[in-house]
Amino acid sequence: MDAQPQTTQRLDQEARDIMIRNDRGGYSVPTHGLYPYQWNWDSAFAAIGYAAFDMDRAWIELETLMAAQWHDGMVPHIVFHEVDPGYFPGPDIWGGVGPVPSTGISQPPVAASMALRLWDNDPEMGAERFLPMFDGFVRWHRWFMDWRLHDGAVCITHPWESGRDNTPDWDGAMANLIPRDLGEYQRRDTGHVDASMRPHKSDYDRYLTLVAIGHEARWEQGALHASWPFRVADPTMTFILLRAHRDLAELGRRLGRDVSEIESWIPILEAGAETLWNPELKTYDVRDTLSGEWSCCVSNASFLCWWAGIDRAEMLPHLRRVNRAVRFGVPSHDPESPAFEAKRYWRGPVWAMLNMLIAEGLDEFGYDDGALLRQNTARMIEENGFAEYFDPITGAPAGGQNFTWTAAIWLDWAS
Ligand code: 9WN
Repeated sequence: MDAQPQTTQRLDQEARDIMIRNDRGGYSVPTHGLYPYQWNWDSAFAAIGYAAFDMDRAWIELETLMAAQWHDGMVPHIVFHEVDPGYFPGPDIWGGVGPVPSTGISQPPVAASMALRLWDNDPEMGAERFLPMFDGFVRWHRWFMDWRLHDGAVCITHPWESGRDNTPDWDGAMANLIPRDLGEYQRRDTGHVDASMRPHKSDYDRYLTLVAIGHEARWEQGALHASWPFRVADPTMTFILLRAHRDLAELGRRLGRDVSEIESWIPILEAGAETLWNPELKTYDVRDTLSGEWSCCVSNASFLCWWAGIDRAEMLPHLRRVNRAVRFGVPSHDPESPAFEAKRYWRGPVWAMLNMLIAEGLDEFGYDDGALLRQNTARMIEENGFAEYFDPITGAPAGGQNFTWTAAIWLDWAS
């Protein structure tokens, strides 16, 4: 059932206020305190939130992100505009080599898809603002094609690259990664939110080990490629990049540009996506490219297939099953799995922005489940506010509060 108009109006206002408060002038932070920098896919979602009330500001968000692009084409996962000791690890630990201090890895490239949405909102402004960014986007997408493919599926080289940091999907690959002795270090995240909602120290030891290896090699992909100790083929990246290629090609056509190279990438990723089909579990799954092992997990990223333009008969029953087991879908990990934890970050909680991508994919294939998911997400936000993520069983808000992407998703899609 739709919310009362007054409730919607009140939440619209609250969402706009959150976005304005998280605006640092040219870029937004995901939330005050916990995440004081510009994050890549957060900014892409922020842009569609701004579009609800300020189109110029929406484009600025993407422009600032793209201004941090490295000479090799990579667009970093965090841009450290102003050093803030409240977040660890910061720019000194990462040693990024881009034009603006940044991390050395990327994040799910949802930005081209969100740019297409901005264009549709205001085609005249879209043509004007996207044209100068088009080549940068092509170089970024090409960077994934050059450095992140395994049999056509897109890999991550760090759990932070997928945006799904501590999902059980890479428990096996993480266990195989031997952490360095890093000495004492002080995490900041657990000073902002309860440790029970965050990754463990054993995860952080490995996250930081990977950062140290990359930093030492100055993030030179050619040097790192052969010896990198964590390389996992990931549905988040594969499905999001596949969709982003389709959307970037559409943007290029609208600009009258040659899109044949972008179009040539689409069948490669379509074939790659099928290499993520786990025939035993009958789901899209993660595969560790170093050990060859499946993770045997049904995650919310498995359900991004429709967003990528892929429908597989077995996926809808999985979606309905995991959603039946909780009050608010889509849980980030299968509630029937022993690894499920309702409040621990990517090991169970619901994330509104992934719900939007899943639901829109379902809509495009004509499944009513998309509309149901939108209503369910709206109710979750109405009852529990604009949290970073939510306990799928109770809806309890978790992680950071007053979160940019939850506010943006409300404004653009859920309300
Ligand atoms: C590391 C900002 C980011 C999101 C990620 C989410 C979380 C960071 C962290 O916060 O990751 O990148 O420190 O936990 O997992 O998806 O982009 O909101």
